[in-house]
Amino acid sequence: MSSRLDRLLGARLPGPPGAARRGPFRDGAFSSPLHSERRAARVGVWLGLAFAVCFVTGLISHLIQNPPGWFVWPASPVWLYRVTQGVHVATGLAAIPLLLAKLWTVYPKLFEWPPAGSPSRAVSRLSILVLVGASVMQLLTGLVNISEWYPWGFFFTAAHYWTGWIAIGAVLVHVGAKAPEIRRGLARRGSPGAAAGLTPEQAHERAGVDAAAEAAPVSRRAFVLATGLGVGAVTLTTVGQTLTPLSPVSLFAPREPGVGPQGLPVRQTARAAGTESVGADYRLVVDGPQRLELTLDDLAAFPQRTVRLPITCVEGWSADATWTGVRLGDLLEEAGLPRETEVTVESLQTGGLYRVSTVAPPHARSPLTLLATGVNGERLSPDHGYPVRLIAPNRPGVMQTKWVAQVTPA
Ligand SMILES: Nc1nc2c(c(=O)[nH]1)N[C@H]1C(S)=C(S)[C@@H](COP(=O)(O)O)O[C@H]1N2
Ligand SMILES: [Mo]
Repeated sequence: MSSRLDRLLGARLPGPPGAARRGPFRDGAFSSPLHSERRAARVGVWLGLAFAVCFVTGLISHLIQNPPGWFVWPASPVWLYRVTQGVHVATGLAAIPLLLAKLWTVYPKLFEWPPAGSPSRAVSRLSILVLVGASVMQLLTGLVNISEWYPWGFFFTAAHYWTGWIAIGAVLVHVGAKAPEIRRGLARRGSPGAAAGLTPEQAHERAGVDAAAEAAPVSRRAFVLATGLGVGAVTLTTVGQTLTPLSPVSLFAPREPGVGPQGLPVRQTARAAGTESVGADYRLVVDGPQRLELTLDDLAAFPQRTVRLPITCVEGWSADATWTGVRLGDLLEEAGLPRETEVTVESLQTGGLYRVSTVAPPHARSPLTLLATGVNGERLSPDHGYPVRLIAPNRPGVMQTKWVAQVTPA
């Protein structure tokens, strides 16, 4: 494709004046092995893996929250979403040091001279601009979001989703366009290993320098070690938000399992949601052929169940708790709703993104799905959803609606 484009547009662009080839622009300005094709390819493999896993787990989370007709997410195993979302956040964070390392290996190309020797080079460099832009944007906004800072409001989820597609598309284009370099870079030692972007003649000329530099072990090892330590440190200090033994070192995790009212973190407080005062006139409405309007006493007359289930926030933290309440399925049955009914659970909250959630049949009829009134042996605190909250297995936190007022067939 590149040669056809070049032929169409007239092959080579004019070269720069010799006087401009100074400093980083001069030939051979970057001879360190850290900028070799080999280094770039190897870091690229790890970065690509992190991106791929992060993308797939992100897509899973998106599909659960916006299910198309063909998508069915099961209610068991109860820990599955906890794992996929934990992996999503962990790989996204691990990608940050990997991306920095990758940019370090390739930044000398910024000084490539001439900036674009041919039209196809110009296109290829533009595609890298998209790749770097989307990757940096994706990782940074993700990081800011899990740090409990929401400068965007509603926009984040949609932006994160579409930037994810752009980034992964740009990765595929990049891998396709760089296939020869990647193959050379990953080949066993002794390959030319020349810095990319050189003509074959230049590469040949410099091969000796490059091979010698690549053979110098100290800086190469230090680089691999530093990158590895970066990834390890970020991972260790993050997974503490879901693995309790590591929570003392969870620096990047704003919430820790076990820390918060009733031994559980809080995502949005009752005060912020405007649901602090619930009066004696509270009724839980379950709409159906036999519409139910239940006081808290009515609710207490139903069989009470206890389940152990985690809250798993999309932001990566998760915490186990013991919930007590009435099975959602029991209430749906009492209201005369058929087993295959999908329902909408609505909060007392009047605004906010998470005031409503949809419960598909696998979850609606799961014996583990409760409209809970208690947690960890106490009555629900206002922050955890008093008087009634939804708790269902294998579901993102955003769909565990607090302060439930109404259940309606969807
Ligand atoms: N009505 C309502 N329910 C909600 C939310 C909300 O903002 N409003 N936040 C959700 C989110 S994002 C999470 S992670 C869980 C957290 O529950 P917790 O605050 O009890 O830990 O509640 C969910 N339920
Ligand atoms: Mo959440």
